[in-house]
Amino acid sequence: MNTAPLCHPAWLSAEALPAPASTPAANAQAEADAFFRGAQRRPSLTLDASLGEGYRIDPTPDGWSVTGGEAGLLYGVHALIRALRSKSDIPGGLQKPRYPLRMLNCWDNMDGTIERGYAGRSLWFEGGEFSYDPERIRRLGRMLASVGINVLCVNNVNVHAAARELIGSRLPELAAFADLLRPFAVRLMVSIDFSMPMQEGLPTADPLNPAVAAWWAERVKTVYEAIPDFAGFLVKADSEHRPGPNTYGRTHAEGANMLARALAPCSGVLVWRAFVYNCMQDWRDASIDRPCAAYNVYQPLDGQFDPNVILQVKYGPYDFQPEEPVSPLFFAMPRTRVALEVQLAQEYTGQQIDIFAMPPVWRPMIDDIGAERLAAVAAVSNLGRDANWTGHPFAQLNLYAFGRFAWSPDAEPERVIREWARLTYALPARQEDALVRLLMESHAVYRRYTSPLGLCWMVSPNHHYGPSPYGYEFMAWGTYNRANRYAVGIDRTAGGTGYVTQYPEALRRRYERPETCPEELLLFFHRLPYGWRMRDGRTLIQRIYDDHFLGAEETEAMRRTLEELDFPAEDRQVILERMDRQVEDAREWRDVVNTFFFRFSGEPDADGRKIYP
Ligand code: GCW
Repeated sequence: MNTAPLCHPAWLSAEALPAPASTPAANAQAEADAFFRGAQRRPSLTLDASLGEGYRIDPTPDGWSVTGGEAGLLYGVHALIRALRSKSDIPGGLQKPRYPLRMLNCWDNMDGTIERGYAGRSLWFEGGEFSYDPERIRRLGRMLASVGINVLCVNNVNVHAAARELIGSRLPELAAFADLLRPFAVRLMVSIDFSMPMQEGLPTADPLNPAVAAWWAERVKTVYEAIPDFAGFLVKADSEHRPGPNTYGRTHAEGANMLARALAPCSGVLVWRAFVYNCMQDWRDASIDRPCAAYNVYQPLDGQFDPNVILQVKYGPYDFQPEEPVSPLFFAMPRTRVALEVQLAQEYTGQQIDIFAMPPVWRPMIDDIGAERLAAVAAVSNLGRDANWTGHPFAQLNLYAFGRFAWSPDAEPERVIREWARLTYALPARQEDALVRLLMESHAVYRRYTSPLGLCWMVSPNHHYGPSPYGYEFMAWGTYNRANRYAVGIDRTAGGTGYVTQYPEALRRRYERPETCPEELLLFFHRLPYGWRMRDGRTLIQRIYDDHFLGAEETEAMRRTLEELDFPAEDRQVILERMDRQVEDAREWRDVVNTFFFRFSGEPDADGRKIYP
């Protein structure tokens, strides 16, 4: 049994825990009863099933009337409470989520570990089976519902043997878990292993083999008999050694459609990840460029996917690096339903030790893509069994903000951060301003002291924490900076690897010349000598040094700010302890990266600061 301590209530009011209820609408009433107990102005709730996930809140003489569909009522009550608690405007008019699927992908393994998890062990798996405290799962459901997240994929996309049983012998356990989350309007999804029919006796998993298709159709039927509102499957195929249709000479469209046709009669969706590249690359072969891979595989398949297939694309062409341009695949698939995948788990962004608030990163990303190009959104979860859910209490912000952006992709980063800060800490105004500023800047600080100007992958290959400028260089992963005595970076222009030609005209023009390329992405797109003149006249090498000195200093300033703020005692301790580690981390990055480039370039720092530690 997973006996986690009951926990910090995140951004929700701990004083107003609702009584357990059996449906989202009943939950909405319970939530309202708990929060408005004894209050003069109260909401009255009206169910209008036709509104689905939508709701409207109107003022009445003695409070508010909240009208919504089954899930909409719950979202409406949370919106009302959120507005009152954060002293912001109550949303007017009909409110509806922009995307029907707002998915959390949990990389939880059935042994209780979480791949790239930084907040302790799984909240629901342990020892090869489901094992959880139902009360904590209800609190999880409440948290997710409060920001409108409506799909939870329970297991890792790297499906290990035991997890295959989730849609086999463990289906009753999966169904019981679904029952717990249903009152919060959260539906389950499962990651499946493409070769599963073979583990159960079929000689092949070829998607065009009728026996394989029949096997999946039968299996899907069983799943829906147990869980009628099951959301569908998530698949990582032909990626990092996972099985997939390529083994049988079939395309990803053929593979995805076979599964989608099994799910279609039950209204399920098939989410197919586009994270496909050659992870066995010969580093000496400079003609292969990993960021080109996904476009090359999928662009020719546009228009071939069934309507209930969603292609889930990581925001950048590499892999959740702290600074990447947006993936060109978003523009290349107009006849395919595409989902954006972001990673709340801070694998490459400080592992929930260093602070990295994501909303300011998402805003330009969504603007570049165009919210209307997306059919759904997904995030890799940052949750775990730690008492505060996310290891670093500030990492909760990223989950909160994901829900808010998934509901309304034109959300303003600063507004969302302020809302979360106020709901979570209720600090005096000046302290709140300081916290909001610190969070708004945190991604830029992190980017300054880690890999320079969009280079990516200077992280330690072991755990992806801490610097290692050459750590990935002579490896098979396709992740190189090619730094030498004269220059650094990869030429991805038309004359180089050609990556930039995968973009539509406007973005291509933005990136293709170093003179116009955003400087934060300069070394992603271009190979440049250390003496290259930046727009402010500094040399490239000097800019690298300056950023690293500045980034490390900024972490010290962050520490001083945090010390001044009145956090609750248990949070304060965690926040300051982790901030100390971040300060150390930033110094190490500064010294390692600066030394690396000093050795190659031989250029001293113009301000005479010490580089060689
Ligand atoms: O970045 C890589 C991670 C893997 C992960 C993979 C993916 C689940 O290091 O741990 O595997 O991405 O997104 O599939």
